[in-house]
Amino acid sequence: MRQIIGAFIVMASLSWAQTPIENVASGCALDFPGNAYVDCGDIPDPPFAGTQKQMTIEAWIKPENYVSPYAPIVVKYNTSLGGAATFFFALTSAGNLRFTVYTPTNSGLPPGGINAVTTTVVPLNQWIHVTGTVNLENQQMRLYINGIEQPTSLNIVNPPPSTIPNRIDPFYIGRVVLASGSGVYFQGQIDEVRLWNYARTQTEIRRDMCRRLTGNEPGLAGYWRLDECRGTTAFDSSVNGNHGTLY
Ligand SMILES: [Ca+2]
Ligand SMILES: [Ca+2]
Repeated sequence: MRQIIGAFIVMASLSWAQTPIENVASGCALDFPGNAYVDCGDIPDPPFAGTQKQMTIEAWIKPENYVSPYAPIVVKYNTSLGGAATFFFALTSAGNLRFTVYTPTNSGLPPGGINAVTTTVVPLNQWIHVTGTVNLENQQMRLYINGIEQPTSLNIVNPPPSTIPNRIDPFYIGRVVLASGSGVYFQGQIDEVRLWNYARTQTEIRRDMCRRLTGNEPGLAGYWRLDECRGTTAFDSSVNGNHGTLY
């Protein structure tokens, strides 16, 4: 967390930033300096109750750098916690969009999973809407950039998950923790994070990506508007109320 600038030592931290209204119809976003994140805890509700076969994760992002080995957008993944990993939604070091859902195990690293990576690249320094959907009934993953489905390479490592796992890992915005315990962080801005307990269609994604939700839409499992503009809480406006803490 500590950066030395000149003679001063400052604690770089997550801060609130103004977003252009035309992008997300919302007033603030979070500015990730490269070592900060939001922790929403181990969300107990579907799609993370171990019963769901589908989910959707979406966000507006403005990446300022590609990060090696990847820039985490939203994950439920902390493999320093006994190998726990649920899902991973990130940019690769080359800027491709990646979505992975892991196979649940009791210990050790996840042995299997389903993983899709776009062959297209998310550009830097622009507000871009990104979505990942998964349907484990037919092992299908779809990735969307600005509401348009992208060509992907799909990789299934056996055994693939039969349901979205119920693990002990925390739901993070902007951070992933590797088995070694070291964190990797998003660099740039993130806004309007939405979690659904079903695989949304391109029509649904395009209809809602530029407008504010009420919070009680059917299947909406988490909704972090990131409009607080101050303080250290990121409120979940969905019925589940899994509020996040800024670190
Ligand atoms: Ca859990
Ligand atoms: Ca916002």
